[in-house]
Amino acid sequence: MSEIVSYSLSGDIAVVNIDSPPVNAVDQSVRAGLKQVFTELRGKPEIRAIVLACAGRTFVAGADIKEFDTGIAAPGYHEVLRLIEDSPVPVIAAVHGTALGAGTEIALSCHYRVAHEAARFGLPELSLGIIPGAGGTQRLPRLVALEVALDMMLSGKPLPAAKALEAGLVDRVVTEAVGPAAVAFAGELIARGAAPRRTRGQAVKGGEQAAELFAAKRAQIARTMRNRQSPLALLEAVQAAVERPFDEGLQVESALSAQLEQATESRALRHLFYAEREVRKIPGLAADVKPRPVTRVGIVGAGTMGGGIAMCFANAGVAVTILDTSQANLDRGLATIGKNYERSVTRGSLKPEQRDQRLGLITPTLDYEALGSADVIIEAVFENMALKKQIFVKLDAVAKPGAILGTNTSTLDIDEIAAVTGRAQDVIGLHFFSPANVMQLLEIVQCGKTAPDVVVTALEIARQIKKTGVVAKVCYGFIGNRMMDPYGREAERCLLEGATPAEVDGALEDFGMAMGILAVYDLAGVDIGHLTRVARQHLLPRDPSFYRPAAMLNERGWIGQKAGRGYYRYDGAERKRAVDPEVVAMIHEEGRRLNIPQRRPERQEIRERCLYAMINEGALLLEEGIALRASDIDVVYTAGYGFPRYRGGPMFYADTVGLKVIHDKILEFQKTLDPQYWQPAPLLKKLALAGSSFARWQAEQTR
Ligand code: 3H9
Repeated sequence: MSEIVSYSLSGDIAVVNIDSPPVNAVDQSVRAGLKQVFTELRGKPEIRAIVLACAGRTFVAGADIKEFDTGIAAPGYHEVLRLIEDSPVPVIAAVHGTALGAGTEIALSCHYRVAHEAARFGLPELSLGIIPGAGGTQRLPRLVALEVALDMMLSGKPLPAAKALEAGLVDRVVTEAVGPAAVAFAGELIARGAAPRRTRGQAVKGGEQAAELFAAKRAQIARTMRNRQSPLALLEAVQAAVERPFDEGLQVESALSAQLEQATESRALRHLFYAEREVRKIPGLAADVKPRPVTRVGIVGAGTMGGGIAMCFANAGVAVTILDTSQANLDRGLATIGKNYERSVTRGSLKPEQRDQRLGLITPTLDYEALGSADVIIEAVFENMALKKQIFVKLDAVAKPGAILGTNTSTLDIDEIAAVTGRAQDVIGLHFFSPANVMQLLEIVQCGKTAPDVVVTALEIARQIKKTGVVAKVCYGFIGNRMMDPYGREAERCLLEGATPAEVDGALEDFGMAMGILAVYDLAGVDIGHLTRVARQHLLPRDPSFYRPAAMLNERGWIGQKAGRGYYRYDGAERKRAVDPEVVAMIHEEGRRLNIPQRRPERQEIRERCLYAMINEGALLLEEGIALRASDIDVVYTAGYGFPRYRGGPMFYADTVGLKVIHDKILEFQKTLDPQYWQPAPLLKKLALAGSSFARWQAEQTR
């Protein structure tokens, strides 16, 4: 018996145990172990039932994702799962934790399923750009209604045990330890002489409505999963389950899986899976650096940002004191928080008692002294250096020794802010994204003097409030906003050359950005970026066309959705964005006035200019050490800036295009466009000429 898969006997019941920490992911050794044990048990006629359970915190959480890079070694999934399903005696899966992907598929190949009440079953393969490839597309619709099966696989959302019971996926839900409960269940099966109940032998449930269902799902995919290949492949595989015998369906699933595993979509999504875990590892930090304890948090500023940040902590059960300069501001801030929670209660995602408990954790104050007991204080006032410095002087006076002082600035020099305190080692940037209680990203900005344990605490805070923390160093805009600058610059310049806002945003949205950049400016407020540029005017290019459309909109008070117009008009109750001919004409006229050639760039050019400018800036960030890894930039952009996950983030995308292609295009733009903006970053040039990639460069750096 292998150490990873073993069995013990409980009378005439064999209890097979998978023990492959941390999450019992299935790799070759687990498959080989299962094959060996189930083959051995076949030769034991005294065994009358088999329980399949897992050690540690969870049932199998999926196929080992690393194996998709190397190829799946024998024995394959189908062989092993068929062996389990073919067992002559009943096999009962005992599920605790999260059965995900191949975990759920293993449970489906068992004859019965007993689940702990906190267990969940999910098939999240689409989030990795693949489909359930161990028979899931064929077996699931044989156990639960076709619609439920499709929803589970398309959404990737795990089904809680109680729902799984209702749906027919689970036979019994228990509150006690699931292993012994499954043994008891097996005993009952033996007592009543129950035979194996093979999933593959059952008919698909709800197949009569298949045609309408598939049509509806196809429409849903076209709407919400644009440019994706795996959701359509999923439908094809499930359609085969409906229309063909099990074994043929399985072949369809296999063929589609093999194609998808090699495709860019899956490689991109797998890249992000690793990248999102890699961000927690900070090179050069000693392994024994421990986070500081965080049980009380202070927030300065009860505006949209401060309120959203307060909610993040209250949601995680952490007490928050929130300070503002007037009672009216505090009242307004708390009312907004209350409204946000109320909306969740109405939607049914929050219980009234949870709302009360969370609101109870938020204490308003006008007095800086009240922040004295906080372990972390986060300043979240508007973007103004003088104001932030004043606040940090006050925080330095009241904060207890060792308290972490965070600033939610999105662009400012945090070293300068830290310098007004007597404790620069405790100062760090904690850049949340609006709405802070919703957005996934937390950019953690390490200043010149920030102590290592403060960085570790910030990463721990991100984990605590369920965000993805990415560490950056200080520069204008850090990772995210610094790369936005050239991206937006090109979008604006394309407008002056005769493209319309709808064409620019359309090009970016077709690529897969959640929202075009101009629509984003309208949402965030065109004034925000404009004011930052005014404050940094002495550092910006002396180019009258630089962000000129934004300046013109500002001059007219057309600052976006909050004004009812910006790059677009937002009329009516729905405030849907609509073309504004006046704005289009105004910008085009300005382009002509500035003698900008009216080339009216096409979609592809718009996309290349915006994205390649962004990627080039990313290469500079890597060289300057502002971003620790190319993959960190990808996490920032997919978690915080609406970059399509299925393209892996800007740097991964660059590798898929080829750095040489991008480099050559930049040189072409140098000739045809304004040359001051089109200098290939030295790193990009070096890698392009060497035929290398950001991924290879990153691997070499960490070797
Ligand atoms: C699949 O099953 C395909 C099938 O249809 C078969 C096709 C033929 N593989 O997230 P955590 C590692 S597709 C490899 O920090 P948590 C992870 O890298 C798969 N490694 O913990 C990390 O390592 P490290 C479908 C994995 O408690 C450590 O485990 N399954 C895998 O926050 C801890 O992970 C999924 O998509 C894996 N499958 O969350 C599930 N899973 O410490 C993906 C985890 O070195 N996994 N690791 O950084 C998850 O969603 C979460 O990890 C889970 C635990 C909820 C399980």
